[in-house]
Amino acid sequence: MNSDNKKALMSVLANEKPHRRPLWFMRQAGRYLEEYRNLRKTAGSFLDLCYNPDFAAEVTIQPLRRFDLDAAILFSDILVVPQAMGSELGFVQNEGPKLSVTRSMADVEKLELSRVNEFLDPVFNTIKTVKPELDSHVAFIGFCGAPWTVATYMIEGGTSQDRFLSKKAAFSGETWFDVLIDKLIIASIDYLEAQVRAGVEVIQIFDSWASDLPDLQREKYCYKPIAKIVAGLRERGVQVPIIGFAKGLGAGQLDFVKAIDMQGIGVESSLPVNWIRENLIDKVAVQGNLDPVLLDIGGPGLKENVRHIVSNIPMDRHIFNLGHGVRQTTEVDHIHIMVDTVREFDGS
Ligand code: 1CP
Repeated sequence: MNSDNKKALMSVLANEKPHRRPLWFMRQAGRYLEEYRNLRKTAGSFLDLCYNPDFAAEVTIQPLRRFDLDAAILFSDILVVPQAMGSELGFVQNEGPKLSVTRSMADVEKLELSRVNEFLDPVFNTIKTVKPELDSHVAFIGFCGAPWTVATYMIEGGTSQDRFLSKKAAFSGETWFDVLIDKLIIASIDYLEAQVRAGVEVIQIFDSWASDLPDLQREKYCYKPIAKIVAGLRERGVQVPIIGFAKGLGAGQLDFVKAIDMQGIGVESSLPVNWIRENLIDKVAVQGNLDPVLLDIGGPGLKENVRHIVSNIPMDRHIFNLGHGVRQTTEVDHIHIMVDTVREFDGS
């Protein structure tokens, strides 16, 4: 490790040559780590962990003690934003998030924008606690959920198999749905601006359910809301690089890149690396896209797939990552194998 390593991620996002391929992975802090599970028990609930700046800072740093990574990602959740607007939020063991439902104009009108950053002050304190603890080589990533993805949780009241009610509201052009999206755009700009002021150096916007939207709806509910968040941040003088992760768009990733001025995009595991090289890397830095199942099961397929990715995407346009978050059952040894294989290939 050396003090130039942080430059790797920033260089790739600035379209400059890095001295090594930057590497981090989504959900790198979490339940696959024993030290996370222990601290989670001490904290009580998942939200107690998120809102205690000392605990959340510790969890943010935990994976960096084990692995030679180039970035830390703030430990929090995309659903703290609706909670900050007044939705009730809880996480039920083995069931995931539960939110009070938002399904009408009256529900949307109740959501308050004025209290968002005050409510989320502990998150900014987490950022301030983490920052001086990070080695000089590690970049610090902040994040929020994209309006479509966050709205699906608010409308369904939690995780849903098919997000039918959300699609119904969007596809039939409900006015309350458009107002909800607009409120989420404003809340996201306020929240991300404050994260940057507190110390994050890169932003990632997670649109995990972007693939729910057919071609004609993508423009309105995926690209435009994210573009407005990016534009809103730039208007307020926020300069940090932005990575958009609109999972599952396939060939639509090209439209996503053309629609929004982002420095990086995260791509799902099903996107062929040859297609990525031929279509995307001349336009934007690409982050991804190892299948988290390959990382979970290990074996020869792990190294083979890591090598397939790194040998096809040049390191000056690539941030090595997964196509989605690390699975809870993943063995720590497999992560060492992934990291070592990337480093060996690049000779770094
Ligand atoms: O029980 C536990 O300990 C909670 C598990 C957990 C964790 C570790 C949840 C609940 N959220 C998180 C942290 C988290 N979530 C981070 C932290 C930083 C990191 O290490 O990456 C981030 C960036 C998120 C983002 C997030 N939360 C997304 C977008 C990314 C993705 O995974 O698609 C989504 C959709 C959520 C909602 C969420 N939070 C947690 C659960 C179980 C869910 C639902 C997921 C689903 O519906 O499938």
